[in-house]
Amino acid sequence: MPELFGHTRARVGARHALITPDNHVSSSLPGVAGATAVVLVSPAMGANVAQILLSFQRGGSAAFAPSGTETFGYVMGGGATVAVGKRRRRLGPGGYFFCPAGSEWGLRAPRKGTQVTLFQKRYAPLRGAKGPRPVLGDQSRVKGTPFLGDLAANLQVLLPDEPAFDMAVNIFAYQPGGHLPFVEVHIMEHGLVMLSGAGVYRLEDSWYPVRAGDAVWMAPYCAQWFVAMGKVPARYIYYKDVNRPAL
Ligand code: UGY
Ligand code: MN
Repeated sequence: MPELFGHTRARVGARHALITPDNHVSSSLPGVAGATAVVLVSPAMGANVAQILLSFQRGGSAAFAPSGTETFGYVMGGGATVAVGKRRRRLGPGGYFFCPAGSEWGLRAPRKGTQVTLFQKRYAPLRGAKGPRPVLGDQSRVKGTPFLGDLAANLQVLLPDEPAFDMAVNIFAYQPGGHLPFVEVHIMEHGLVMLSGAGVYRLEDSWYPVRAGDAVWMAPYCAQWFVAMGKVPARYIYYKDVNRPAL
C-alpha cells in the first residue's frame, strides 16, 4: 500500500539498521544483468559486509571475476544454475553456495522471479591456514540443533566451522514465542534477512517489529535480542565474521 504520510519502519543508525521491502531502491551492479540489485547493507553505512538482494528476470545472469572478495549466496525463491570455479549445480529455494576469494562464480538460467541474497566481504587470510574451499549445498540437508538446548530455537550452520573460513552463515528458526535466551553483546557483526514469520528485534535500545523480507544490520557490540511472534515459526538467515584474532 502506498504510504500517504511518509511513514516507514526503516531505521538507519550509526550501529544498526532495519530496511523493509517498502524501502527498496535498486542500483546497477557490474556483472549483474537482467536483474535488480538492492544493496541492503554495505560499508556506506559503516558495515564491513555487503548484503545484496538480487531479483532475476528470465534470461538474467550474474558473473563475478576472481577478486579479494568472498561471496555466500542463498536462493530465497525460484532457482538457477550456479557455477563456483569448476563446480556447477542447479539450486532451488534453500540452495546456497560459497565462493572463496580468488575464485569466480556465476549464475545463469534463472527461473522468472528468482531471488538470491548475497553476503560479501573481503577475505581475511589467517597465517598458517589454507584458504577456504568452495561450497554448494542445500539448507534442507543441514541438520539443525536446539540453540543452547532450547527446542523453540533451532540453529542450522551452513558453512564448515574451520579456521580457513572467516565467515559463518546460519539459519535460525523460532517457534512462536521462542526467543534468544539472553541479550547478546559480541564482537561479531551481523547482516540478516527475515525468511518467514514475524517477531520483535531488539537492537541497542530500540525494539522493532520485523517480518519476512526485512533486512537488519548489527555492528560489532550492538546489543541484540529476538522474540518470535504470531502463529507460524519465524526464520532468519544471518552472516557473522568468525575465526579471526581480535587484534
Ligand atoms: O550467532 C549469533 O550471534 C546469533 N545468536 N545472533 C543472533 O541471532 N542475533
Ligand atoms: Mn548474535
